[in-house]
Amino acid sequence: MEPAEIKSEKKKVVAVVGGGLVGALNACFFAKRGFDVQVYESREDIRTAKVVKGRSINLALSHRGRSALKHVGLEEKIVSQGIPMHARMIHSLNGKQSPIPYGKKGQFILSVDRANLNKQLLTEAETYPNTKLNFDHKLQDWNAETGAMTFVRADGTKQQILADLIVGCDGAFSSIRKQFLRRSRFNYSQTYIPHGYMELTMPPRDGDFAMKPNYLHIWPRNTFMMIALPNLDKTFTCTLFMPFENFEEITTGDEVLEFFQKYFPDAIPLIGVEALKCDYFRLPAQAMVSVKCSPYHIADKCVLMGDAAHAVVPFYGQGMNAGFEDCIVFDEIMDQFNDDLSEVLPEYTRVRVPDDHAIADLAMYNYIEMRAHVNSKWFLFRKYVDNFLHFLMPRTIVPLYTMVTFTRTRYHQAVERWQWQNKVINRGLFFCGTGAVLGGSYLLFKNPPNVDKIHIDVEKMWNRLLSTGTS
Ligand code: FAD
Ligand code: EGO
Repeated sequence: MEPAEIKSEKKKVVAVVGGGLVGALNACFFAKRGFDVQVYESREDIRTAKVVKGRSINLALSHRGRSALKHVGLEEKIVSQGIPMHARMIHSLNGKQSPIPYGKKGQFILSVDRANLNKQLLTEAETYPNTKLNFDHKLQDWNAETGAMTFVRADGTKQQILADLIVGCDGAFSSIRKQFLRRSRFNYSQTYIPHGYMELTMPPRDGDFAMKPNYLHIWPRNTFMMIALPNLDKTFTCTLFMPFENFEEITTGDEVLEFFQKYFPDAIPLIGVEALKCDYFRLPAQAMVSVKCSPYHIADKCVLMGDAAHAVVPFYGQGMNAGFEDCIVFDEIMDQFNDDLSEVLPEYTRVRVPDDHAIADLAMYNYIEMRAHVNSKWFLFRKYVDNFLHFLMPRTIVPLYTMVTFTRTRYHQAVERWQWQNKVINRGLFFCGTGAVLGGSYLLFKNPPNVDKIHIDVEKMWNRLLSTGTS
C-alpha cells in the first residue's frame, strides 16, 4: 500500500472569506499546503467586471509584501508591473522639489495597481486544482459553535456552507469578526480619524509623466497632506488627506481652485484647472479607520487576517504589506506545528498580535506627527538627520522607516529598537550640547563678540527634535 493511502483522511476544507488582496494571496498559501480551498467573495469577479469600484487605485508595495509574494512565486511578475520609487520627492509651497533617497541603491518601494494586483492573485489562486473561487457570495452570518456559514447571492438566495477552517479576510468591516465581538474576553477598539481622503488623477503631459515618475511625491502641509504615486499609463494618482470639516467647507469649483492655489499651487497646472474643479466633486471624501483587536482566532475553527484583524491608517504605507506578512507568519507556524490547527491558531494570535498592534500604533503616530508639525522644511530636515545619523553609525542607528519598509524586523521589535536609538541620540545630543556650551563659553571668553545681540532660535527646533525623537 502507498503511504499516501494509509493516510487516507479526507482533505481538510479551508474557507477563505474575502477575495481581496489578502484573501486571494492566502488562498495560494493554503492551496500550496494541499488544503481544499474555497474562496468566497461578495463582489463579482473583478477580472470580468465592467466597472470596478473600490478604494485607492495604487499602493506602495515594500519588502514585507514582496516576501509574501515570493512565497507563492509571484514576486517577479508583480514587481515587473510596478513602478520603483527610489526616493520621496518633497514639494515645497514655492514649487521647489527636493528628492531624499529611501536608502542605498536598490532600496525602493513600488507603486502597484490595486486592481491588477488583485486580479493576478486571483488568477494565481485558480491555477491550483484544489482551489475554487466563489464570487457573488456575501457572508451574512456564521455560527461560531458549528462553524456553519450563511452566504447570500445577488439573486437573494441563501446557502449554508461548512468548513474545517474559516479564514476571515473580509476587510476592515469584517462580517466574520462580528461573531468575535459577541464573545467574552475579546478585545476590540476602532477609531475613525478626523481626516478623509480624496483621489485625483494627474494626466500625462505631452504623452509622458507630468512629474518625475520614480518618486513618491509628497506635499507636506501639516494638516493638509497630498501624495502622488505613478501608474503604468503615465498618470499619477494624487491622494489628498484633509479633515472632513475642511472638505465640507469647499463647495464650489472656484473654492477648490483657491484652496489649491494656497496649498498646492504647483499641482494645479499638472492636474488641470477644469479637471480639478470637476474631479473634486465626483466622489465624497472617504473615511479612514483604525481597528485593533485580539485574539485573532476562535478555537481551531476561525482566524482573522489582513484588515479584518487590523485596519491601519494609511500614513505608513503598510496596511497591505502587514496583511501579506500575516500570511507568511501563519504559514511558518503551520510548518512548526504540522498543520495542527488547535495548536497553530493560538500560537498565531500569540505571535502576531503584538506586531500588528505595533504597526497600527506606528501608522497612527505618523498621522498625528505629520498633521501636527510636518511641513516640507521639517520633513526634509528630519529625513536628512535620519540619513546622516545612519551614515555616521550605520549599525547603531537605522531609521524607523527603513526597518519598517525594507526589512522583516518584527514590527514590535522595530518600535523597541527605535526607542532605544532615540535614547542613544538624545544622550549624544546632550554630550554634544554640553561640549558646545563649554567650548562656546571658552571661545567667547577668549574672543568677546563685537555685536550686541546674537539671537539664533535653535531652541524651538531642538525641543521638537528631543520631544519627537527621530523616525
Ligand atoms: P480588502 O482589500 O478590503 O478586501 C476585503 C475583501 O473582502 C473585499 O474583496 C470585499 O469585497 C470582501 N468582503 C467584504 N465583506 C465580505 C462578506 N461579507 N462576504 C464575502 N466577502 C466580503 N497598504 C499598503 O501596504 N500600502 C499602501 O500604500 C496603502 N495605501 C492605502 C491608501 C488608502 C487611501 C487606503 C484606504 C489604504 C491603503 N493601504 C495601503 C491599505 C490596504 O488597502 C489594505 O490594507 C488592504 O487592502 C487590505 O487587504 P484585505 O484583503 O485585508 O482587505
Ligand atoms: C517626519 C517626516 C516625521 C502615506 C516624515 C514623519 C509615510 C511617512 C501617506 C506618505 C513615507 C508609503 C505615505 C514617509 C514622516 C506611503 C510614507 C513617511 C505620506 C502620506 C507613504 C517617508 C504611501 C513620515 N510610505 N509612506 O519617510 O518618506 O515619513 F506622506 Cl500623507
